[in-house]
Amino acid sequence: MTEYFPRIKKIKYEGPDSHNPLAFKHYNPKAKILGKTMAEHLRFSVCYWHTFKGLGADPFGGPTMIRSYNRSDDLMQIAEETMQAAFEFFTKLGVNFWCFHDRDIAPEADTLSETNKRLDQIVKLAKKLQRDTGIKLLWGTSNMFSHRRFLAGAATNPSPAVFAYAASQVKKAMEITKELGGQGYVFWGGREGYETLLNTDLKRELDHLGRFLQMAVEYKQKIRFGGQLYIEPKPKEPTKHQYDFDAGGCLAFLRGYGLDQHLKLNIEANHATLAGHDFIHELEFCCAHDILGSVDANRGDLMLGWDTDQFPTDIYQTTQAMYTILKSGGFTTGGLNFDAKLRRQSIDPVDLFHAHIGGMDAFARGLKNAAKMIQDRKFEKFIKARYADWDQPLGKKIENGKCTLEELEKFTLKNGEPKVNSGRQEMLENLLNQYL
Ligand code: XUL
Ligand code: CO
Repeated sequence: MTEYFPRIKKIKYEGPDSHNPLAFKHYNPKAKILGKTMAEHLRFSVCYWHTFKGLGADPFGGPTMIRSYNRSDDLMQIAEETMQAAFEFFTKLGVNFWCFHDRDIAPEADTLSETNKRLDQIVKLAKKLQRDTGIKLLWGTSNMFSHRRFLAGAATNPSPAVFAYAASQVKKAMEITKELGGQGYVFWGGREGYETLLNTDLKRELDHLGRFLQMAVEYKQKIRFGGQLYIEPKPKEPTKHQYDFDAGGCLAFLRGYGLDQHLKLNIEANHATLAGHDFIHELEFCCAHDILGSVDANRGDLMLGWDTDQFPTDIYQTTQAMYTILKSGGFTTGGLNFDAKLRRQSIDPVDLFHAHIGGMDAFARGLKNAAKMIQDRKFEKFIKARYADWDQPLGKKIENGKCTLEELEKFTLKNGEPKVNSGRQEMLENLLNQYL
């Protein structure tokens, strides 16, 4: 069988003192932390689109990366060879999951039925490779943003015929995700947004998006697809305003269309920062509302301010992210999917390994640090103490909804000026640094 990464052997854990760039220094999949292995906590996944279909193109220039699995003149042969290369990569890297868009794994043909046949052919191969390697599908999704027909969106397109095309695509993508035992299915808005309100009926577009997702929920139930549905917030790019702006906007939207029991959120670090939020803010917001489903683990470049989709390296971020994730009970169906791409100059196949090893080690260190923070309970105790008055009679009465404005006025008239306390931010920042 052809080897696509012939010079690279299975990546091993060698510990923090190793100088081998092709070894894990922190990710030890079998090591137990807080009762689960690191692999079970982190549930790493490789994304197909950037890792195997992204070849370094940017708005100013074409591909820079040459890959041995991308040479044929026959598009379906490329699709098959890429799938083989992908499973070789997953196995050598030692991840347990992968993710894909329908159009990443099989090229679109001239008609929908021909396209679906191509998908079936590739899904057969993916299913075999999953069986041979034990690697599972974290989630599937559909690309409803690259083709020209989707220039004005998919579910929010002014044309119902485009809406119908997108619906057909989701139907098929959900079927193949089920066929591959996918643990989830993601809806990312693609071009669901607007460039100008001068040509947009915003209310009607939102209603259509709501109905689209309701139909997807109905179909999921009909075919008994057991995976979790997710919606992935992003505020802008490619459109000026994307309807799934941030976690708060998504939750309000889901509630408005009766979808909040059916979809959780897939939070992407770089999308959070584009929305003007910390990655941790988005995670914490989801945990607070019990809607955290999965994570697209990457980072942006704050100097650039666009969706650069870089591999995560910042331990300060990964520690806080894992602290929030552990606090909320950890992943169930979701995981950490590297929705990240190599820089345009990182042209060698080995760079794919460096990138993922770095991302996995960054999150493994984050996990180890966060586990210590959970065990020490210092942050937990500080926050509990800060709100302790809410467990006293006045606080309890307000929280239980048994208090009126008149009663609170009476209390204030009697008790006078309230005592205020330091928030101790600097002390807590110093404390956090002690775990890094
Ligand atoms: C786009 C993005 C997507 C979704 C899946 O910014 O993050 O790749 O994760 O469609
Ligand atoms: Co993403």
